[in-house]
Amino acid sequence: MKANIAIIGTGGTIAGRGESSVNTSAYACSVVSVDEILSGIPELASLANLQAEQLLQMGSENFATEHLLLLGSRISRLLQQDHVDGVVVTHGTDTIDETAYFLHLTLKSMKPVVVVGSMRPPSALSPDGPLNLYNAILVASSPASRGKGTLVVSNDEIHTARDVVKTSTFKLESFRSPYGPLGYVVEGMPRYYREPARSHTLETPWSIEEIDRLPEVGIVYAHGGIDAGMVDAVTNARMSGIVYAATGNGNVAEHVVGALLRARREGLHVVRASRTGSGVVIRNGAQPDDKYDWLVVDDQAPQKARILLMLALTREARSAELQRMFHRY
Ligand code: DAS
Repeated sequence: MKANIAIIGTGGTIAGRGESSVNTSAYACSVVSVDEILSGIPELASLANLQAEQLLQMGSENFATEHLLLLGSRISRLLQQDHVDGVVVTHGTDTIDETAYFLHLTLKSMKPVVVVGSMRPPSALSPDGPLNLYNAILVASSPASRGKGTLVVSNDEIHTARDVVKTSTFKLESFRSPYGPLGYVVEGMPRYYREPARSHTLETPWSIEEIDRLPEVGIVYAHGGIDAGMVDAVTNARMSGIVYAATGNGNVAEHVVGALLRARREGLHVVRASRTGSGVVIRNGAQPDDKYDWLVVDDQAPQKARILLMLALTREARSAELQRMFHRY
């Protein structure tokens, strides 16, 4: 029996259209409707019973917290319907890793949720969207995908939302997880080789149904010669937290320490992360976090640490508990 899969369109390159088939960078993003995308791939009909809806139509660089909340609530309502076996979201690739992680932490269901995009628009020679979407529907339809949280399917790979990040501006293999994908889609079959190790969906304290707003958290990207005023700008904007995407293993330039200490005094939580793209930031390693009452990110990318801190702050203000969350999710 075919699975019933709900498809939610939100825009992105997978919904783009270009003037020329040989130009894969200059095109209009988010102009093709999800119904048009589906009708352009007749092979999808044999995979599952599909119901599609257009929730948003925008490049994912424009996603704000209100869009995360809207998308999460809609998916949650669909997952509560008995006849829906899984949900696929078509999404721009720029912030797909942030949206997927948000859903991974806030949806309360064993049913598969797959977020999918493409690096090339459908109008390009060798577009990747059609096969990515085909594979996403296969993954969402597979009983093997249940209980794995939110997944990102791209370039024949199945990634856990926790780990995946976009790593290239144009390559089809842009989506990488530091520990590798959970599995592959090979010849129309999802094949899993690993399980997500960190808690998600049913094992987190956050339910999308209970969140109506998220606190603001800013990211400051460190570099040689950084002006400490970058940190002050986040503090002065009265945000609730700062993720400091530090150099190396979470080093903070001497002249920036004071600005981060001031941020903490003013009530913002300070999280040391790394701009390197992989590895762990060790608590009390490069900086005395206990003394300063700062947090460390564990191994998470700065943009996903921001999502986690926003969620964490909806339930918790104690530093020790916040730190525990970074080591758990
Ligand atoms: N416009 C970007 C986005 O929506 C690009 C993309 O989808 O790949 O994220």
